[in-house]
Amino acid sequence: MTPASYVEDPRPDARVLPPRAAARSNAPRLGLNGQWRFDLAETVAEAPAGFAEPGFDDSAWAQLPVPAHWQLHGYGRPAYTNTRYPFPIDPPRVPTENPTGSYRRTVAVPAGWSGSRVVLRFEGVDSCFAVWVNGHEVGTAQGSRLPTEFDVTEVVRPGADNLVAVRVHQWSAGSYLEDQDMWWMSGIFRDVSLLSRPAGGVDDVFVHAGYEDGAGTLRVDVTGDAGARILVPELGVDIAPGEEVRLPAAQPWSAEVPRLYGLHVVTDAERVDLRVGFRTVRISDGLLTVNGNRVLLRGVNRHEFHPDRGRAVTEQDMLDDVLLMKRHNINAVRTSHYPPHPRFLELCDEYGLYVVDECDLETHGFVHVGWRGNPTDDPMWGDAYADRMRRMVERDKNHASVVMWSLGNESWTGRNLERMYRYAHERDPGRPVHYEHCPDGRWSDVYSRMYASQAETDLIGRREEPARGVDPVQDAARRAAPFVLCEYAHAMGNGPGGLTEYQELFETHPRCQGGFVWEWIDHGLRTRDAQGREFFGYGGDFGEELHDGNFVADGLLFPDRTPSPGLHEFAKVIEPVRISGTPDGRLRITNLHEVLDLGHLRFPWTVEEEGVEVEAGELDVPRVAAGHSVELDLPAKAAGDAETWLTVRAVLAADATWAPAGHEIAWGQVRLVERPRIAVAPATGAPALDRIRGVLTGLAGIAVDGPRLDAWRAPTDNDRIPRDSAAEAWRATGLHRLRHRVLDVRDEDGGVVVVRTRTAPAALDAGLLSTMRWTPLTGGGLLLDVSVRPEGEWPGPIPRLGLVWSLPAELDDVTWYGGGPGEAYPDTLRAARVGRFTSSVDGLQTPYVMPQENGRRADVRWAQLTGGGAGLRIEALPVDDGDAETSGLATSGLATFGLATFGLTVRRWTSAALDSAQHPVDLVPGDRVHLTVDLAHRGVGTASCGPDVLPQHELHAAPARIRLAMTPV
Ligand code: IPT
Repeated sequence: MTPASYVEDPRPDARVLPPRAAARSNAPRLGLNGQWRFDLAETVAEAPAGFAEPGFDDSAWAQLPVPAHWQLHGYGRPAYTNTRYPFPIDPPRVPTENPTGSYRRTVAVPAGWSGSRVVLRFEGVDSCFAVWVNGHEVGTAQGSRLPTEFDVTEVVRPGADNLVAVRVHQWSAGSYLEDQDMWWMSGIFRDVSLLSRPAGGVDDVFVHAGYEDGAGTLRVDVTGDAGARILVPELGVDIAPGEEVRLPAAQPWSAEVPRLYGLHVVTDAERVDLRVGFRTVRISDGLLTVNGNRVLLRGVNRHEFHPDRGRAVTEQDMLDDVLLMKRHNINAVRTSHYPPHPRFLELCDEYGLYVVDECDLETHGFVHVGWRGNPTDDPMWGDAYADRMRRMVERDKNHASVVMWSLGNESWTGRNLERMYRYAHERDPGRPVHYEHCPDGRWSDVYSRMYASQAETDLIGRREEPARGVDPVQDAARRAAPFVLCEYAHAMGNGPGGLTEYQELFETHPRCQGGFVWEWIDHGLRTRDAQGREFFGYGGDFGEELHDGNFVADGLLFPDRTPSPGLHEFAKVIEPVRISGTPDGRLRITNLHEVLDLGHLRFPWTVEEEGVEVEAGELDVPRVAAGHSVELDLPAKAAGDAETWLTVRAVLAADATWAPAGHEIAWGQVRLVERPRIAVAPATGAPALDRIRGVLTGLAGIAVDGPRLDAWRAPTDNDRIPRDSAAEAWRATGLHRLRHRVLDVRDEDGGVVVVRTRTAPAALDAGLLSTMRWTPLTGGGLLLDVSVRPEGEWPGPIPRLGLVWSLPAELDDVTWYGGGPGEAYPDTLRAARVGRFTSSVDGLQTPYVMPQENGRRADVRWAQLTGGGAGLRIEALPVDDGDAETSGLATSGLATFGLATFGLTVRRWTSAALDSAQHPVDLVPGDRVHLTVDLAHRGVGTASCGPDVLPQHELHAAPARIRLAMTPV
């Protein structure tokens, strides 16, 4: 064995202590977080010799904080790959160039610790490490996101300063098991502590707290002092280890009502404090249940991430995540793809989130060699797999929030999974086991899939999906199991589109028990360009030779935890209360909670005429039980003749732990008065037109340039990423370089000018014929009637049909009446409510980590741009049925047509600039504002990883018509 052979040895070091539950104890503890002396060598061999000796002189070394990743403190650089190993596949060997960090610090151990066992505990070190205390090697470990404890009693000197030296290697055999889709970042990135373990103390605790037939059940197994007592003061419990009690007074724990009880395990020498929840997780009759109730997982996949700290997250970061989840109606988390910091699970217990706790395992990179050599089926790695599962289960077994164990992610299949699966079941019969990537579902108690389309999910919901695997018995077992989408709705860039269609299936088929959106947060690392401008970096921004670009930025939160439009959409789609109008003019309120009745909510309502509130009140809603609904009379009647909407919101009646009273959890709108026809008065005069280019040049003194027909959008990640992507086809067609030929400019009576244009890309014989009829209006305005007709054979779908103008940059204030406040596309429309909204132009932009189409407001009736003393209003007018030779087009995918609404986009740069930008800092405002009025727009889908735009949200070149009144304001 070479000195560093443990680095390439997958077998767990026998010197590591058996894993045990994370618990709070009154036994003495010293935190070893803080500044450590640090040195980074390029190879294992070059790490400073003798560094673990107390006499070693480290005074010239720099300091590095613990916990942290060294790459985020100026040592080496972060690197991102999705599935590919950034080193040759040569298991269990790793490159000679293996960055190796040497850490040193001293700790004053109190004299009073003598006579007790002393344990050195690491919560997480990436990826492999060796530890010395006072120059004595105490052990080595792998398993980056798993705890490790060493018994250092023999080498520690109470009453003196003790030297702790740790050598950490970036690469190890363990790296083959840790190929998660995230940054490769190393170091001691979770807490380190030194524990005094009293004789006669509590070494481990396993709480079995269930809820059956209306009562709590409790049994607590204790390792350590046999005379321990278990106390739950609130319930008057005082029992011995192993004793089982039934507790009729106990209230159940659920994500909605996360009732916890303080539990203490007490011996003469130690007291361990836990907070426990009574709940029973069971799969019965093919459904996943908690306390007998079918659960609907409104979940997200959460990586640990902070844009400055990486995976070294703080308690505040964890709390921010939990609160943001709760405030967006999320009730479940899959800890993709490793056990989180233990504090996160305490927060899930406390605030109420169902957790699928996933083991630190992914061997995805072997897919690139046809899974040849995959550790999952290689006995050499069996102990490593079993060890990882054991360390997770033992650490996290007492959390009410953990409702399932997950073996890991994307590791194909093999005998080592069986060891993990069996360990979990034998040790903890109280939780089902999840694993997605086994073809026949053998190592999973639920049927789990990722990115199954809505159509396939529907089949699965009916239990009519095609067979999987070759074993009919196994297939029947899988088909009888509840269905969970462990990943769906890839939230990369603009999107995810299609959430509504999934949610309908989850609410229709009992078997479809929801899932986990991929993923919670963009992993963009805060960095600066050469000019010092700050941005969030992704793969390739740190000089990696192999990387997967911005695929690391695919979350519902931006890297700084600002919610993206996707999160607002998700929160709306999964709202646990649904408020809607009925066909006979009443209001229906449906309670989709699992256990809560509606008593905790208030239902304020408003009536708005063209977005202006005219009446408000509060609805008296009965305490409808979970799973039931009620119909009520509308609280208000229509009065005026403007378009009028009733909005009813469900808000928290009292402060919750996770949000203040008044926090909105759901809303619905009912239209009380249809939009009236708008009368316009023609006038004499002539529009200011460039008759050569066929565009307007001015309106009431405002320098206007446009409109030009557009069929392009700056491709979204979903447009761009898949093989044979939509964006590739659009580029091949030339949609990004359309040319305009003015056919003729004709004057008609009353100052009317008709411009006919043919818009088409070079090298194609298909085009779009447009007729723009300009009619002067009184007050200096213009009526623009546009009809578009495709000509020739269009090779495929198009992203948009829009009218583009450029306007003076001073027009910076935007007010609109229509969908808002956030961006919305045809398959992400749910979070947009009808109202009147205002924003600056900058405020309309969505800062996707990789710039792409964004910021569109949907269903806009009118918009007004003002600034610098000038203003322009654009209003869509219903087209008279009589003269709409194109009527009936609503079925052609041009959904906005019949509604007299448009999609609104206003930016300080063009779509071309947006397309070529790599980071938001590349977008430089020009001296014009670019306005796009969409007649029609394609959905966004989730094709970056998952189903593309659904057929009903696809857009094909088809006739379209819009009539716009453009008036000065
Ligand atoms: C899936 C992975 O499980 C997840 O970690 C992430 O990489 C996601 O894809 C994409 O962002 S695996 C994929 C092959 C479906």
